[in-house]
Parts: sequence; structure tokens; C-alpha cells
Amino acid sequence: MKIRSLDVYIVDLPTIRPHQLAMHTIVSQTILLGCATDEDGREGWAEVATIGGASYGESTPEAIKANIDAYITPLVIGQDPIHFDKIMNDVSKLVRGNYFAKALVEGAIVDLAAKSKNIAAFELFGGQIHKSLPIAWTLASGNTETDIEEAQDMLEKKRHNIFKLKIGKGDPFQNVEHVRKIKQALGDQARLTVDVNQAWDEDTSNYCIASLQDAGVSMVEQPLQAWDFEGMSRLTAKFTVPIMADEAATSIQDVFRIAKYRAGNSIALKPCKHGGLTQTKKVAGIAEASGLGLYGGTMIESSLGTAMCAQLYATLPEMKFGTEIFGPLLFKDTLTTNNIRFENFEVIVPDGPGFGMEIDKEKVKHYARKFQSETEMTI
Ligand code: MUC
Ligand code: MG
Repeated sequence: MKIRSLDVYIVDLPTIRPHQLAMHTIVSQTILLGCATDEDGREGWAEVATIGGASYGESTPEAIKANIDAYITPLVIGQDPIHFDKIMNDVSKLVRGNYFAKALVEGAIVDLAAKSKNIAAFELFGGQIHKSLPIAWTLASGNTETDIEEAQDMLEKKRHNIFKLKIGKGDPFQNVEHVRKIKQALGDQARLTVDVNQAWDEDTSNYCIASLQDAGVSMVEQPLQAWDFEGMSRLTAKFTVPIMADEAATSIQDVFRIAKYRAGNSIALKPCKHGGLTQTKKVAGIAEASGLGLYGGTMIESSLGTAMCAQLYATLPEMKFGTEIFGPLLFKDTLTTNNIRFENFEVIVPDGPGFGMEIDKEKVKHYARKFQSETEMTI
């Protein structure tokens, strides 16, 4: 059975509260959905999410769609979806970079291939090792008291006991104070990590990470700019608190360099930034071989993108730092008719067919960008 069409939709989905990162505050998340169809009319769907236009990374939503439409779709039409790795290998010979675009295309093809065999997508990646995964929540309201109340509520509901604090916006010393207050309020009930999203230089990091370590933070994510491998290497050697590479850990070659130069002692996985699920497995292999701890990251995807992450992460032997695939819980609405289950501090891995999610086409039409006219939309 051959791939007949591949369509990409840009969707803006509102969040339940502003989500403040160092470089951008999300009130509406821009999501890309890819739909591949085969000659039987079967559909495969995938999702990648982007944060803050061009402020987080180079893959903007508009560029992802334009590059798929112009350069990737023509290479994919007429291929057999079960050959998803061969297809993406051929694509990579003619399309450089474009990791988010490749992840979206590969995901839609994988969903289609798995559905055509009536199996879960994780069966195509070696099978499911974990039925559920530990799940962190990100405290990012921009206000210390609100974050403390939110964390206490999550603990009471048994939803999360690991919290990632988004810092890096504003004065670094106030950032540290914010973390200290939250740690004091929560005590030993929860584990705290921080994500600086590249906002600090090395001097600031040296001073602030010492204080964060002292405050009992259990991991510091991407304090320096993504290109600063040497600085990350020095911080990793200096501190006992684990330093995690996120924005720096994209291609398999980047991850190999991180391993070789110890530019971080752990990495955040995200299928979108590695260029898809197959590439994510390769990244995990490099990490396993070199002793880098793994974290199941998110770009804050909705239910479909979260299912993709969960299904792939479920095939990896060990997630030393757990996961943070909380995306669906941050949105006011959902783009699927079914939803992901979160229970007892864990996310339950959905189990197929495909990624196990049913797209809600009315919702997709409702939230799709207005410049996409009804005639452009084939769903
Ligand atoms: C990031 O940089 O890790 C993940 C969770 C969150 O709140 O922001 C993202 C992106
Ligand atoms: Mg991060």
C-alpha cells in the first residue's frame, strides 16, 4: 500500500495559564499536525509542537510547513509506509537539517504503517518495555506563590511529585530566590529541577548553580547557550548536581559530541529535535553506551504528540530522570477524541493502533490557522 497524500496543518491551541520560559511566555501553543493517507484512504497522524516562533529554535511553524510541502512531500508520495526508515534516509540525502519537519513526516508515516498492520507504533520500535512512566510538571506561572500552590495541588491529587521550574527570565539572583522558596515550601515531598533555557553566561552559571545545588535542586537543564559545548563541559566537571543538555542535544552528531566531551551528564530526548522516532532511538543508544542519563522531554505537545513521545520512550530500557510529557494537561482543549491518562504520578502509555489517538477533525478545523482556507484543508 502506497502513500497517496501528506498534508500539514498549523494549529494554535490555548493554554490553561500563561507558561513563562526565559525567552517567551506561552498563552497559545503552535502545533503542527501531519496527515499521511494511503491508497485505501487510511490516515496516519502525527504532531510536533514549537515554542515561541523563532525564539526557541530555528524550526518555526511556518518554515516546517513550507519545507515539508515544497521539499519532503514529493519524496514521500508513492512510497510504502512500512519502509519509514528507508524513506527518511532518502529524504535526509536531499533535505538537510529540518529536524522538526522530518519528525512530523516520519511520525505520520509510522502511524499509517502501524495502523495498516493493526499494531501499536511501539511494536515497530522493538516493543514496549514500560506500561507507564514517571511524569514531572513544569511550574512556570511567573509567580512564586502561585507555583507553590500549584505544586501543592498536584501533590494532593497524586499527579506529580517532580517539578521543573522554568527560570532564566529576569535577574538570575531572584531566579535562585524563587527556587529556594519553592524548595522550602515543598521540602522532601517533591524533587525539583530547573530549566534555564540558555539564558545564563558561564560566570552567572558558576555562581547560581552553586546556590541551586546548595538549595537541593536535583538537575540543572541547559544553563548556557546551545553552542557552548566547552562551557557546559566545565560546568559538568565542576558541579555534582547533574547538568542536562536540551537545546544543545539535537542531531545524533551533537549528542555524540556531548558524550565525548561530557558537555552535560544527561540529555533531554525530544523526537522533534532529533528528527523523528528512529533518530531518537539512535540518540538513546549513544546515551546508553556513554553513560549519559536520559530524560523524556517535551516541546509541550498536545495528546497526539505526547502519545508519540510516550510510545517511543516506553521502548527505552531506562529513563534515569523520568519524563515531563505533561503537555495535554496544560491545554484548555484537546485535538483528539480520546485522551492520555495520568495516574498516580505516572503517564500511562497509550497502546495503539498506531499512536493510539483518534484525531478530532472538527477541533483541528476550529483551531487551524485562518489563512488555511477550507478548500486547502483536505480533511
Ligand atoms: C524545554 O526547554 O524543555 C519543556 C517543558 C516546559 O515547560 O518547557 C519545555 C521546553
Ligand atoms: Mg529544556
